[in-house]
Amino acid sequence: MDPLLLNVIKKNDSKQLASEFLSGYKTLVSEVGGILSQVSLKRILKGFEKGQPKDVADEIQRALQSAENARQNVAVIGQSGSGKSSFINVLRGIGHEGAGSASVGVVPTTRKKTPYPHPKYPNVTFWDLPGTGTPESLPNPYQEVVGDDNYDYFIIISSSRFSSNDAFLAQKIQEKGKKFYFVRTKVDSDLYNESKSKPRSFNKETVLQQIRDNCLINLSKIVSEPTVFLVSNFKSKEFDFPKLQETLLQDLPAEKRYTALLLLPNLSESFIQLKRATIKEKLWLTAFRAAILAFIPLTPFCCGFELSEHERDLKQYQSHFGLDEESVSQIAQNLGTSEQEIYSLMKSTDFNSLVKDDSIIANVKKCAEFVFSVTGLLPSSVFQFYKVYFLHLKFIDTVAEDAKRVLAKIEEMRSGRMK
Ligand SMILES: Nc1nc2c(ncn2[C@@H]2O[C@H](COP(=O)(O)OP(=O)(O)O)[C@@H](O)[C@H]2O)c(=O)[nH]1
Ligand SMILES: [Mg+2]
Repeated sequence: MDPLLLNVIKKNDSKQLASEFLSGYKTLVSEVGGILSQVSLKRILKGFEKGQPKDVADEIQRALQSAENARQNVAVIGQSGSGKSSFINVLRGIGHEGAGSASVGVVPTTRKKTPYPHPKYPNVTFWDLPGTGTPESLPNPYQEVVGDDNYDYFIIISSSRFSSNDAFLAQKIQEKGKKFYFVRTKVDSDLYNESKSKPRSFNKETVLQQIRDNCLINLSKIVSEPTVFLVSNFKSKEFDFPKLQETLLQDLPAEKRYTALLLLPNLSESFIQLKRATIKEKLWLTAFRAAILAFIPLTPFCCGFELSEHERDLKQYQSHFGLDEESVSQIAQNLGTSEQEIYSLMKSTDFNSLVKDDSIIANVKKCAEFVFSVTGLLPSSVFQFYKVYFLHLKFIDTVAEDAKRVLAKIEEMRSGRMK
């Protein structure tokens, strides 16, 4: 059991709880950066210092709600044909031909700036911005595109040698004081072409380095520490796509991190770990809040144990990790295999055995004994609280492990096909 949650129960003095909260929270979020903003953290600590646990609980509640409802607008901009729509489809975790996908084509297919809300998290919208350099593009695309202040950040997409158009966009976004990420797409076809044209001297790493250097040299004239991400929208688990996702997350303000993390696809094991850590952070904050409330006299503390509610929560975790029914069906379809084969890799489908897991019962017992030894009481609500907390930890870990096994299967089948 988390020592901090136990200390709340022991009703340690507020000052001590404040410093324990801060150090406990910092350790908890060291991987991703956390979902509490600096302002929220300060208010929480102040609540402790003033001996007002209700203020602490209210602030946690407010922060959790704003993390869940955070809005985000991501602008994807670049020349027509550079792979913007394909890139958006990867970030939204849907196939290029899936329902609601951004249409992809060899002839310009997006003539107006088009919003693509995420199918599962509609607060987050990717904007496919009109390609420049085609007759269909807007008369003044830069004004139309860069002039909008609502974007959280920009992604400049380029698929060939660094162009004056790329430089112009980077310059304009920089002048607006907005953040941009430079993404060089289609590196799979660069590698293929080079391997065909120079079969004897071809070296994959050298070609990638040349592409990277070409972009970096040009970008360094515009920004002081440029970064370039080399990606393939067809092979998103390779090259820099996973690193790009992690960078986007770490750069986001804390309160926007939670939703962003949930919606981005599982491109790597380390990304699944980040998801697991953040979902656990939310559970921990929820539990911490409940623990505080449980010990404020006269505060109603309800924590029932409705199996159907927990089954619904388990499904929600599966959805967060991209393992809901629709996603599993899509994965099976993409791999040309049966849904059954994907489900056979997942242990989280067996709700009943998770609920009866021995480790949960053992943990609950340990905590119950501790609470009784300290307070001489064990209200049933506190007992239920522990049951829920450990059950949900088990759910999160099980679904995260499922996601890793499914990811490994996808990679195994893809590499088998390429041989
Ligand atoms: N080889 C390769 N082709 C890509 C990649 N991204 C997009 N394409 C192809 O490039 C063409 C234009 O892509 P699209 O996403 O419609 O570009 P947009 O006009 O910028 O939205 C389509 O035929 C895509 O299939 C990539 O990373 N690698
Ligand atoms: Mg397009």
